[in-house]
Amino acid sequence: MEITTVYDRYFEALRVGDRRAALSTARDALGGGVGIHELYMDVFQPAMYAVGHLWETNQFTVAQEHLATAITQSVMAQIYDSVDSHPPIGRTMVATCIGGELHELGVRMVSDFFELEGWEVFYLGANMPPPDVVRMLESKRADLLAISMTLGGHINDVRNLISAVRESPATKKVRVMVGGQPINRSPEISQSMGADFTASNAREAIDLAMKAVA
Ligand code: B12
Repeated sequence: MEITTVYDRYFEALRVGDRRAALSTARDALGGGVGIHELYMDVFQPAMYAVGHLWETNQFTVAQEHLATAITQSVMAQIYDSVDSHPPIGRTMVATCIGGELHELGVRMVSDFFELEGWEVFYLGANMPPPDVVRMLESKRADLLAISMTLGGHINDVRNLISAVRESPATKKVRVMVGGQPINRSPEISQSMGADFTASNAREAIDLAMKAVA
């Protein structure tokens, strides 16, 4: 099945708020030879960006945007289990959003990609207090922390979390990877926040992380 056809069908399902149609589109695509990585990167992500554009230009209500987000989260969760993962590779990642950051779909995608490659992933989702993240890194003996930031106003929160990770003797060697749309626009922010590296999307993140924790 052509990926553009999958996108059109999926986006239409989001537009009309039809969860079943969205799910069957994703399942048909997987059955028709589209890979899960392609589905995430070339269908779900651009469809959510398009939802954002419609909301920003008053063509979508907040309710339509919330519904589209809920549908995409549900579809991701349902198709994920049907895909084979790589056997465990002995690497562990904790993934989180920061401070008041509620945008969690991007870091969910990153987490799923890592799990598919055999990483053990502890996905904490949105709105995490730094001390809890540090404790989780310690208790899981994590190799890598993934921090997601969608709103540029959260730069200081990310910086503070990274400082807290570096200050704790038990976690100071954990590699820190940051990502999200403001960082994609200005990748140099990642260094100013004290991160080890950044990646512009879930696919690129895997390649860079494998090198960073090798
Ligand atoms: C869904 C959504 C919401 C939902 C989020 C629900 C949830 N459970 O996630 C809700 C309703 C909560 C929300 C709220 C708000 N939102 Co909003 N939202 C969106 C929307 C439509 C989709 C986000 C999404 O899922 N994108 C798809 C994912 C897959 O893409 P991604 O996040 O970019 O992730 C990829 C990469 O960036 C990267 N990446 C991401 N994180 C990480 C981390 C690491 C470590 C790495 C390596 C890579 C990486 O890899 C990911 C996968 O490839 C976007 C539109 C958009 N352009 O994204 C607006 C958008 C982000 N929101 C916006 C705004 C303004 C808001 C609000 C301020 C609105 C308001 N007035 O209340 C609030 C702020 C809430 C908060 N405090 O966080 C603006 C931001 C504008 C800006 N430049 O700052 C956007 C762009 C909409 C717009 N066009 O105006 N939002």
